[in-house]
Amino acid sequence: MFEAMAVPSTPRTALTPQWRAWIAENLARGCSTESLITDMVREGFDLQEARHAVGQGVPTAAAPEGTSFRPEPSRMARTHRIVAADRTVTVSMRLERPVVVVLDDVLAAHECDELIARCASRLQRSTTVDPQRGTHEVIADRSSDGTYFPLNADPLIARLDQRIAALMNWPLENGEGLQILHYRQGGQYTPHFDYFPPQDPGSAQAMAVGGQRVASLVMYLNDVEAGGGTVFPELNLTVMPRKGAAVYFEYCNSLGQLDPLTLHGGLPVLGGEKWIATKWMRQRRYAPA
Ligand code: PD2
Ligand code: ZN
Repeated sequence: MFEAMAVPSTPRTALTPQWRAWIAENLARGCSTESLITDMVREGFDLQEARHAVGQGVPTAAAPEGTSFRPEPSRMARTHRIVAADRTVTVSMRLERPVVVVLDDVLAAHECDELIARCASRLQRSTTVDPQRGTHEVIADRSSDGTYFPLNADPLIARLDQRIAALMNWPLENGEGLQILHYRQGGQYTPHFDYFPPQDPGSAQAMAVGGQRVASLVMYLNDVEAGGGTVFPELNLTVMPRKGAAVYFEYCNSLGQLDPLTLHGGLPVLGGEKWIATKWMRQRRYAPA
């Protein structure tokens, strides 16, 4: 059995993203659950809390092939308001299975405007991961232009990355860079999964760094005149875009099982234009070469 790495130096009253990451990394390294629980109790955790945290874990062990998705408690806080680093976010709707949460006030109006202004000159036609080859391809199903900001690219992006990680309750370094998308009138993103379907040969390459995606946060940067909602066809649910609001959804549990109920798309923009910012979180640290 392996000896656990040094414990995180963050405050330990709560199961912070740093603690979750520590549990995941040590389980992946082959440490026994007992050794992790012992370390956590020594660091001040209640025994039951430590057992639950290690048992529930974070994406680590693989579930047996073909087993169906086993729902787990949402990683996002269950309160009406969530203090996410520098901003208090309001929850306006929550669905338990799959976990879908609609949030207000994730971004201030001036932050939305600033993100849009910064992107105007750097947009490129959006791509998706080719299911066979894992390469990024332009496809008709995703008629938008986009760009992205590497983690902590500048003070504004660093502040938003921290806020989003706190809100999603997942380590900042597991996040892909913030992606900004612009849809013109008629633009849409047909229903898809944000996770990489395991049966697609290209998924292995997409997951080589950071593993599977576990959750998404789609933030709306403007009010759309007509159309442009984010639709969940399996749930008969459409979230209307409103400036500063967001929709959060989870689809990968601690066993690495994936929730097909999170199929979703961006409906055609029928009037005006639509701007969004998307954050995808991975199982592990995401550091592309
Ligand atoms: O634009 C949207 O509402 C939307 C819908 C589905 C965005 C994404 N997916 C995405 O960025 O993955
Ligand atoms: Zn999506």
